[in-house]
Amino acid sequence: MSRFVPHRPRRFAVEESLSRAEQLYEELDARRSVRHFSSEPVPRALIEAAIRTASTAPSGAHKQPWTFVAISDPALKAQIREAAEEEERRFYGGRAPESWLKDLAPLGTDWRKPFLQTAPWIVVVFAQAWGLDDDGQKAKHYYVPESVGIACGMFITALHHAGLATLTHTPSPMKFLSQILERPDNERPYILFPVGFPAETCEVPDLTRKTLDEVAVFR
Ligand code: IYR
Repeated sequence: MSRFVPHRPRRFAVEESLSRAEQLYEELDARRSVRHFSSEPVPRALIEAAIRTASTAPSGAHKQPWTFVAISDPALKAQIREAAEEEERRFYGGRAPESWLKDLAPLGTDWRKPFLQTAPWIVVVFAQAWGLDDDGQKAKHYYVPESVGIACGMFITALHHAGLATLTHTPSPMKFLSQILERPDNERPYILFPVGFPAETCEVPDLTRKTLDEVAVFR
């Protein structure tokens, strides 16, 4: 049976709330998706902390239907790069419609994914379509894509807050990740994050973000 405990989160004066909100906005507005990583090592403790933060995400019926697989083994990273590039070669070589490739042009991406080897970590997030209870019976999971998506957003935020860079990478199809990482039947690859520090020569596309008016309606 469920037990309830008191919850009294910190309250701030309005002025302080506004200042904190603005500060977080400034911090997150400075985040960019990075495709050029330094090979400088990143302590495992930083990855662990970001995963713990991600795992505080709300989830359907609190099932926390996610598995974060953190990879630093160079041989495994090489294997993932090779398999991803094979899929991406097909994607850029004809599978993607012209209109999609045109939308991607400003990002300067192509089939080559050297960052999968250069970045000191690759974190692959798997969505658990169902769980397994103590007797090994299937247990239902709810709102899995929503839950895992929220956890991934919090993971990105945690990495950025710690001064690390990442990229939401979704080689398509991603089935090869289940095989290489030997994941069980109930887990589906959801997103792959290379994680590290940006290369010293790192550049990102000169993008602008939509204004508040373009993304919000108040009534
Ligand atoms: N998965 C490919 C293509 C790609 C698709 C989208 I939508 C992007 O925002 C970026 C890339 C790749 O990683 O290159």
